[in-house]
Amino acid sequence: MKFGEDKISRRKLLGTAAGATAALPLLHESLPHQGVHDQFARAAGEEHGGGGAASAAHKGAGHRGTVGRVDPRVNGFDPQEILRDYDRGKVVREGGRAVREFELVAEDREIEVAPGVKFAAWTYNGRVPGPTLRATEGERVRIKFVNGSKHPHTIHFHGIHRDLSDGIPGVGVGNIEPGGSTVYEFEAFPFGLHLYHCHSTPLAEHIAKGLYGAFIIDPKKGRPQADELVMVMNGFDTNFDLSNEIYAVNTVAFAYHDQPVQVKRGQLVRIYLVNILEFDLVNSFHTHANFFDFYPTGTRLEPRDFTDTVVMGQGERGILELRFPFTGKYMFHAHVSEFADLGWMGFFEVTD
Ligand SMILES: [Cu+2]
Repeated sequence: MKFGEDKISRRKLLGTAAGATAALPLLHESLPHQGVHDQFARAAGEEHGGGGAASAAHKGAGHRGTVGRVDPRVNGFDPQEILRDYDRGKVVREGGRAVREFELVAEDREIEVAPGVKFAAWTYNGRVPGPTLRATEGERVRIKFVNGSKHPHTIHFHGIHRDLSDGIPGVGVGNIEPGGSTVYEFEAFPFGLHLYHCHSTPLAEHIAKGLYGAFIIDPKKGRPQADELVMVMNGFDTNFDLSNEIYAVNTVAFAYHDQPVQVKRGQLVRIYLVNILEFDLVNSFHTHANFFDFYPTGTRLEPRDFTDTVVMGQGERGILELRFPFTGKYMFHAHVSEFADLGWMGFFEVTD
């Protein structure tokens, strides 16, 4: 199957089908993964008491999430933990200033992105997304990179720095070959929410395989105390057709649908939101029954918007701040509805 044809056919079948159930026989052919098929079949059938195609098409297939669970112990990482897991490295003093040191290791690793759906990932430190690196404006940042993968890789950081530290092939140390290592070093500047990713070619493949992560540079004076969450919007091309079959936040489809993100009523919640999705031009984030302050790229301390939806291209990111005034379960999802159907959907569970 050619890339163009398949991409068009997947779009077409999803676009023209009245509901997910009607699309399932076709989806089944284009997705070789029985697991995915089963998930969506059950989702469409069970939501409406097994009412079948007619009732599902009429009401629209409900978001039922997945059946079964991805075992975080097998994956070696847990989307629940990724939410609040920050790698602050190790600070050493050199010549009177702070140098923050991190270590990243590239590693080939099979991960499960939905129950029964395996993906041959390339990872930083064994997880997708890689660790959320966190430094403070003005520090010197030093990243030791070891390439334990079978392919050449780099780490390219977003930020302001010299070309030699930019982590692209052909400049500075360029590609790091398998078994090789290097050190990237630069000033943490400007404060905000950034990202890092491999920049080896073909670039789309090196990103889509999982080599990326969030990179937070805190302002010197910090931000107000909050419950801070990291959400990296990503997707997975599980059948090598250069389009995604699975969409998610922090890798596992429907992870926060099946296990809602726990937050406290009235508490300030700060979300570091990064879009690294490959193959699709836009992604988005929408909260139900609530609005948030939005700080694009997090580089200013005043919000630009007060809204319930943000749209992002690849590499865009921003900080969301919100409080939940009521207890209960509140949905959040991509307002690219197809992505929501294919895994990018979850809930906040608000308690006192
Ligand atoms: Cu790479």
